Amino acid sequence: MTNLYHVFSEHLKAENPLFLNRDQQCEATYGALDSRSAQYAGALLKAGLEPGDRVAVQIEKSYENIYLYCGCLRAGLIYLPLNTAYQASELSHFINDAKPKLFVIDPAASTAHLDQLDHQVQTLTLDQEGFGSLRDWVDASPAHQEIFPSQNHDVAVIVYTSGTTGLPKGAMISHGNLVSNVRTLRSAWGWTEHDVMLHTLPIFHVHGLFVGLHLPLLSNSPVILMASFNADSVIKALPHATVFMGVPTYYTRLLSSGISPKDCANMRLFTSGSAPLLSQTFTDWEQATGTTILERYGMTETGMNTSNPLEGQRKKGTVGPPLPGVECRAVDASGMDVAPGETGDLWVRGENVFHGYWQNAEKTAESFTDQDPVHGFFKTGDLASIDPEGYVTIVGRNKDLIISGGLNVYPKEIELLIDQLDGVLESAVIGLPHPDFGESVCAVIVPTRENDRSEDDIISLLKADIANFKVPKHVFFIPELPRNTMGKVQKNELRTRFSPPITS
Ligand code: MLC
Ligand code: AMP
Repeated sequence: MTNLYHVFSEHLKAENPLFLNRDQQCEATYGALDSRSAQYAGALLKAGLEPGDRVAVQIEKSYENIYLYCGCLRAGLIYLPLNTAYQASELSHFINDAKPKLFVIDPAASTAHLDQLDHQVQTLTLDQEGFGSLRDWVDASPAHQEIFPSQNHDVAVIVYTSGTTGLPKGAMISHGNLVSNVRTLRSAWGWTEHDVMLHTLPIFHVHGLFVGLHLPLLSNSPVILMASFNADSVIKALPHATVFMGVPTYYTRLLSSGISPKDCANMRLFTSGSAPLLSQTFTDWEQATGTTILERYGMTETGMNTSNPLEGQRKKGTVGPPLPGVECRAVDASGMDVAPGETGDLWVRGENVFHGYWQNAEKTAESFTDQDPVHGFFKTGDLASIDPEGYVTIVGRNKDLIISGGLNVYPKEIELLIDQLDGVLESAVIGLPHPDFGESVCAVIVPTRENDRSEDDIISLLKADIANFKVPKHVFFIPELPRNTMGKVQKNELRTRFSPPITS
């Protein structure tokens, strides 16, 4: 059987510390993970959930959140994490589409909007301290020790990811995908029981959930779990850790906070991903800390595809060669491999690649080169070149996507909302260079004649409706959008026009 939790538990050392606090004291062992997750599994099954049912989760990061995740895995339930920043209007699509049997929310969250949905879902609560109606139910339920015999292709997690058109799609990630990727990374990054992971990423995305957690769970190694990233807290905790993972913004913030070689003396590995690491940051980091960041490249749909080596050269500006078992191709418009060093569309294939989009055969078929995802290559939407030594460089994207502080924003979604506002004729949303977030979301608006909207109006209207990270940091007004002869908005022209980089 390939159940991911079964793989974690095969060599489980119950006495090993799992969660360490900042004073290096053990707050929970692997034995506690095993018994608490069995209790979560028991409670969920007692509530009537069956293998294959979806459990949507929009709660803060906590130990109990991780026990819940492992409880879902061991019961064969599909875990569906949601960004805590999403607002009511953004949630309805996920609930209507995935039709979860249970929605775990924060006790402070409003449930009013859930009554309006097509799909009626039961809710239970869990707060950041691990209390709420779900916890009460779990404490009163018998543990369920057996682990569901999931097979390679059985879906373990659905993560929603947007597209350039249409609504977000649920990427179905199987037990086999997760097992293969974590085993590959353990060997590529030399992870052992003695590593201590300083974990500050959110756990509603693949970076923090799969990469940041699965590696320790597979190795029975401890985790210092912080609710969110804060540069000063990280610098204080680093001497007790050996591995840290972050998006590029974490590294630029650590540099601004004066990180030094002394802070990193115990560190074995710093990894970066989810967005491009600027060459400048790579170099500044080496100079400031005496350590070299290992950059890797991944996606929700694929997990990790490439990584700079643990030993050997970590090439600045590249994301390293494909990981063992992963094939990467840079191809031209006809699907032929481009020459080494030339730019093409990046396609990937391997056991790490997901099984398609939830109930969306059409989008699944469009995204693969073959009807069968197992045999075909997945078209990443990224543009890349591969050098003669096999190192991949992500050159750009052929998808209209902005990555701000490691979070993805799809311009179309924001443009549709802006276009509905009074005083707006049309809009184009673009990413502009930003010193902290890498890219920032900016809106270019053509007002109606009777426009009386200001930048602040637009921003506050959007803030009422959508997650803050998607709200434009700046709004520009122009009389007309530049278009090519086909009528397509020339976003490159807008990006050039509204650069040089914005600094606030
Ligand atoms: C918060 N804000 C953001 C933002 N995060 N705005 C743009 N981009 C972001 N990423 C908003 C806040 O709501 C706030 O709005 C204002 O910006 C400033 O907030 P802040 O206090 O500076 O933000 P902070 O809470 O510190 O969060 C920033 C961050 C966080 C970078 C620490 O966003 C983060 O942890 N990002 C990591 C995302 C991640 O895990 N990605 C992995 C995806 S998986 P206001 O209006 O209140 O001022 C993936 C695959 C792979 O991509 O390969 O890994
Ligand atoms: P997500 O949909 O959140 O999984 O984001 C995946 C996208 O993040 C990829 O398609 C890339 O565009 C981008 N990405 C991830 N890692 C890197 C990296 N190291 N360098 C450049 N882009 C990256």
